[in-house]
Amino acid sequence: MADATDTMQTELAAPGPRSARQLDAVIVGAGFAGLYQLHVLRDRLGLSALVLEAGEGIGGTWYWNRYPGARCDSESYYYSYSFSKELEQEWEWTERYPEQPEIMRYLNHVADRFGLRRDIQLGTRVTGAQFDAAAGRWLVSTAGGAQYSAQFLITAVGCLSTANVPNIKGLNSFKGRWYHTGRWPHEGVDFAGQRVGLIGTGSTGIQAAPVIAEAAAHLTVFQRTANYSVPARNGPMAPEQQQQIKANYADIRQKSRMSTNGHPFDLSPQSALDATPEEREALYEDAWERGGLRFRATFSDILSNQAANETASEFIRAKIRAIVKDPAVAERLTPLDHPFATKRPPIDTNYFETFNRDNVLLADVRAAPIQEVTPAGVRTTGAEYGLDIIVFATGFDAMTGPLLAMDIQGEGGASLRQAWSAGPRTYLGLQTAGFPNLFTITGPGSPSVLTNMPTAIEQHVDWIADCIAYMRERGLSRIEATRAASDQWVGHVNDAANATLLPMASSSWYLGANVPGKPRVFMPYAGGMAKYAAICRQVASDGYSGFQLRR
Ligand code: N01
Repeated sequence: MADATDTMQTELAAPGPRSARQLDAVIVGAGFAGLYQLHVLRDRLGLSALVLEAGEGIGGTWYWNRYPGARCDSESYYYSYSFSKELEQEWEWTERYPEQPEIMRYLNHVADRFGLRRDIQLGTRVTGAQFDAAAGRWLVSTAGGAQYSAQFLITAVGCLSTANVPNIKGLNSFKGRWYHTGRWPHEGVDFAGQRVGLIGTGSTGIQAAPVIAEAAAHLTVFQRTANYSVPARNGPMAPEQQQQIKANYADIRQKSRMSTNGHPFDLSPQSALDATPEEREALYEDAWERGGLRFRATFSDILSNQAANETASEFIRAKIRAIVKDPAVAERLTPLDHPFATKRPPIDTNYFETFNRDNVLLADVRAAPIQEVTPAGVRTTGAEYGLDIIVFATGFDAMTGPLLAMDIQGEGGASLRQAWSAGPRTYLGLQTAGFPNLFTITGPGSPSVLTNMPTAIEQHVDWIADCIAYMRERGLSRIEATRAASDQWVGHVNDAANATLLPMASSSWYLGANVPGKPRVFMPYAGGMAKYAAICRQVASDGYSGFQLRR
């Protein structure tokens, strides 16, 4: 793994605050978003900018998520930056979907190629940020006691970076080892001869289960909610395909930006209800064979019409029943309580097939909930499962978690936690009223997690950079979303979600429902990438309407 941490600065623990280093911009996070934001601010705009990164290497979500089977479910050729034609042409993806180590190699290559490392400080966790209204600057504090003063604070902390480990009684008493997939040890975990319990069947659990089952003596999958999944159909990237992609990159990128989900494929214009049952079956079968998230695009109304959705949901349920040999296990694996794709749809390699293995057991913890972790394993209301290793694939405190963890205080000392106590309230997902000069890349209220992330990230980074350039050209020093514009945007975000079936998955992390006590608010913007980007462009060309700009 090419972290090359040795070439970067790492924060030294210091006993108390030092004098603050003065910068134009502090960027928090060195994943896809932070790297590109640094490049744009420093190399296009000429600003002094510094990235502060908690990890000991760059990569953001991919630095932390090294669990077995970790692989992106966007396809490699478009899960990548579009800002450099040279980069597009020189980088060779080896597989249809990039595996975690390959994404790390790519991001490290980007950091080297654009000379980013010298302005990235690793091992530096931001613990606080206060806006000094008189100076018009942010004072950013880190766990090591360092302080930075910057005109702009830009968060590039990712949407899925605060691990959610459920508070299960007795976990401390467990005699074996336990891990969360989002904090996976860099040295890996040896499963050979071990009895493993995997808790969670979201995208992560569904990717990890087949790989762990191959390596371990025994795997118990603890499933609370049965999930839909479509085969990924991963494979090597053929040289001819690579060439064809490189010759057509401009069109591919344009298509991604003009799409609903930031992927370079069209949503079918046809309603599932207008097709005959035979046509429908044939189209779903094609999509199943082709594999991947594109399955969602088979018909125009899978995410907007419940009857249309039911045709897709039922197709997948029939597949599960056909793949899984034991009918009782198949029934427990069949999702019935939410429509397909209203939770983020996983894609898999042999997930349902894994339950045909002799060394794999499905524990239905909806029927018999987990009561406690004991020294020997996990006890549910139905049985005790002896385990050597527990893997929590239990997701994240999504979208707001990493932002609220930083103790951000805006104008007059008001905290972001207070401002978002009833759920996140942003304007365009980019700013929050009362927090001048704070930009949140892929923040709540933007398309973010409903899209191919690099598409959403590049759109935000470019918009923020254009906004800062606009301010500098006009001698403006301060920008802040107005409350009226934020209120209107929050209303629009709700309307956009309610125009889809997405809110029907009541336990979804899109709604914050996976974290006890978190307000239930649909967080990402469901109006689509193209529409969102057009709104952002319009706001900018109207002189940043909905924002207050000051000298
Ligand atoms: O997390 P999740 P994830 N007891 O929240 C269960 C992205 N991602 O890490 O549904 C028992 O989706 C929970 O059950 P339930 C992608 O956007 C991308 O899998 O709440 N079970 C659920 O089954 C994805 O959506 C890639 O009833 C408990 C699971 O844990 C997002 O990350 C790969 C429990 C959590 O599922 C999050 O996915 C992987 C408890 N106490 C992930 N608490 C790519 O390839 C939770 N669960 C890009």
